[in-house]
Amino acid sequence: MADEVILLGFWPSIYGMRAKVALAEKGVVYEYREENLSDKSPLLLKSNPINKKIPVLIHKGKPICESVIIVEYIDEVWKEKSPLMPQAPYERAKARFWADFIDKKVLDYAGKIWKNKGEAQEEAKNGFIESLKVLEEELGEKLYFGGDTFGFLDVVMIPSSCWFYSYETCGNFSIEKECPKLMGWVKRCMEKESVSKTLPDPHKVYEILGVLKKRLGIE
Ligand code: GS8
Repeated sequence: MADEVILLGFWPSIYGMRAKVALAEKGVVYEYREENLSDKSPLLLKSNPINKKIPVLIHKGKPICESVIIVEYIDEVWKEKSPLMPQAPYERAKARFWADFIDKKVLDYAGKIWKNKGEAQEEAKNGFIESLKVLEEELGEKLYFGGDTFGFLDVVMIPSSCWFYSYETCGNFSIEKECPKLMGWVKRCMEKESVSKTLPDPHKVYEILGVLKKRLGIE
């Protein structure tokens, strides 16, 4: 199968969901293989020997690692349908800047909300809210981060929304109250099939969080 596309993932992973949403936007037919991260498959270890992490996209036998790189790759290979990256170099550079901000700030704080308690959790929560407000400001009055159509930065950010319920429950706060415009954007993205059919139920994510916490020895 010369044009074979395989995605190695783990269903609650925000990073894996990025690849799934991008593939859905492009209408790419692919084989999804769920990984057991406590017992990684030989294919995962062979395809991502450096980080040993999902997601990995395997296209025509060649592995592509790191979710943001995967999304850009998908956009470049299947460029006819639903372009995700903006056209202008400056807009592309800005989109990459914000993707980096999401990974280094938003998701870093988010992880610390459920991995910590007490003061450390409070600090993470405040950092998370602050970074979401910065993103909300960047969104401004636009429908999507890139303007009128769903694009690259939306693909990068939207998967985290199915974890919002978990962050709110662990940290005891309301994202809707803090960032109503950003929540409007979440609802808009959820109207897209590529998103609504990909993102798991937030309550299921919260359930698996208990299992992940035990595995990490947090609870
Ligand atoms: C992060 C992937 C990642 O953390 C990306 O693709 O954007 N920067 C990378 N993957 C996790 C699962 S989601 O939390 C993973 O595969 N972990 C396995 C491990 O650390 O052993």
